[in-house]
Amino acid sequence: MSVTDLNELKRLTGLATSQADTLISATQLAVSDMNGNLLIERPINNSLQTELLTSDRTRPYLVSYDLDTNESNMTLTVSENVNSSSFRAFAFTFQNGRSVVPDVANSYTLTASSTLQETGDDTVLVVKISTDDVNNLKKCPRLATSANTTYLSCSQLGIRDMDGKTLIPRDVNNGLRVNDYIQDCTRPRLVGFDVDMNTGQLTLQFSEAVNRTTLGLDKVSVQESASPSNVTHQLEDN
Ligand SMILES: [Ca+2]
Ligand SMILES: [Ca+2]
Repeated sequence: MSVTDLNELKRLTGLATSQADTLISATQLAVSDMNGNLLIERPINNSLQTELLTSDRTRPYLVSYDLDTNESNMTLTVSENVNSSSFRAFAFTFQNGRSVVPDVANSYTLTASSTLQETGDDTVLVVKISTDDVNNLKKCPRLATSANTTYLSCSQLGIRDMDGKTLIPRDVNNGLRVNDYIQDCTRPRLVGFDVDMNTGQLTLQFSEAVNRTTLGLDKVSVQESASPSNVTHQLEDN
């Protein structure tokens, strides 16, 4: 059987799990003898039960993955069809090298807020990385900034195959390098702000984590209304 056929048999959970649910049928065109006589067909209502079913004992493993920091998603490719409802984002840790001593500067573990974008049982899983996880990842200046700083480790809790077998883990000494890395090219947006006229505190809110050291308050003005002719005050640099 092809890998595609094997995966489809695994995906169909009520099929080929035991001798009782594994039967075969065939049309007369399936094969012929050495003299060209066609097979006697075996219709569905006279299908043949297997004599031996060796059940799936293979654990799934992570084959490759892509990270898109612009669209905030990660695409995982696993070795066989897996049960999408068993996915656990918190089992996956980004790290900035194949082997690291994990700390807040060089690794980040996803949280349960990141979820699967599509929920079919498949060998390819698209993970929507949550806004919190994306921003926390971006706050690590040496992590997941390019393909060279993007490696992934995982625990066995990450996903299970259709038979419930757990993922083969990859520990922090054996991180998997990203296959395709897509850089964030979306400009941040100013989405809100608060002013405290007692303390002088100005709080700016952006659409994503921004680099604090690049802030230039002298490029910011406070104004009376949206009309350019009204009273306005340009701030001093901080
Ligand atoms: Ca398996
Ligand atoms: Ca951005």
